Amino acid sequence: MVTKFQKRIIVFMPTYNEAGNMEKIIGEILSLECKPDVLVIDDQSPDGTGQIVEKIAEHDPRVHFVSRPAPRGRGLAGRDGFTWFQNHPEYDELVEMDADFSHHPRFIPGLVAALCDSDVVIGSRFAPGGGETGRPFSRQLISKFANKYLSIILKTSVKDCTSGYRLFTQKALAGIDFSKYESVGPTIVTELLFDLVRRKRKIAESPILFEERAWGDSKLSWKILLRSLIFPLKMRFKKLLS
Ligand SMILES: Nc1nc2c(ncn2[C@@H]2O[C@H](COP(=O)(O)OP(=O)(O)O)[C@@H](O)[C@H]2O)c(=O)[nH]1
Ligand SMILES: [Mg+2]
Repeated sequence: MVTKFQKRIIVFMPTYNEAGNMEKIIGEILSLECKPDVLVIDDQSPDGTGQIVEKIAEHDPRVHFVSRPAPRGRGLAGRDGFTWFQNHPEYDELVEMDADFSHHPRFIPGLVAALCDSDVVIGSRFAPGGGETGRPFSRQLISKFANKYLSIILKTSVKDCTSGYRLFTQKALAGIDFSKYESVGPTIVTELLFDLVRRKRKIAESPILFEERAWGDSKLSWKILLRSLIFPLKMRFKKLLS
């Protein structure tokens, strides 16, 4: 039961081939004390992720399920999730996270508590107390380098610019037209961060321990990684030219 004064939180997960994670992760989110609801936006995963979540949603009004038509994309699903939140003002805050336990639900209360007077809280590997485990040293090094580079390009003091584990208030996303965004894939993370910095939203960071995914495969490839590094440069030049 959500009390009258408790904030209403929606936890949003974009999914593609996460069948083995869904029951457990949704269960853990629903059992948190801050009583969040869940929104899953799936791109017709061939492994049946959609059917699993649809079944849960049929029996539990706290779980919302959206199946997207083609074309698929992490960024396209992200844009739909943020727009869904804008169209549901009964929710005060949205938490976006991966559905693979690399973003563990146990950190959600920390994100909520860290909000204070900010508009956004980033679940951060590089905030004091944060970290990552289970990934090869080379991948960790790339993350560190990418984040230093992005903080310079995006002109922000945010330490974890590539984290897709974030909390937003309605105010944070107010006035943003996601249909004008360019990202089809994971560059949505930096495209939105760039926009929030430009709009002078207050951004806090809360430590998380990033763990290697529990089940299934990452959709991140070298090609996507390279695109993620070039994309912010393109945004910066576009801004300069306008
Ligand atoms: N709806 C949707 N979700 C996606 C797509 N690609 C990845 N995801 C989800 O986005 C989240 C992040 O993707 P993941 O493969 O974990 O990337 P990584 O964390 O960078 O390795 C996960 O919950 C994925 O299931 C997609 O094309 N469509
Ligand atoms: Mg992941």
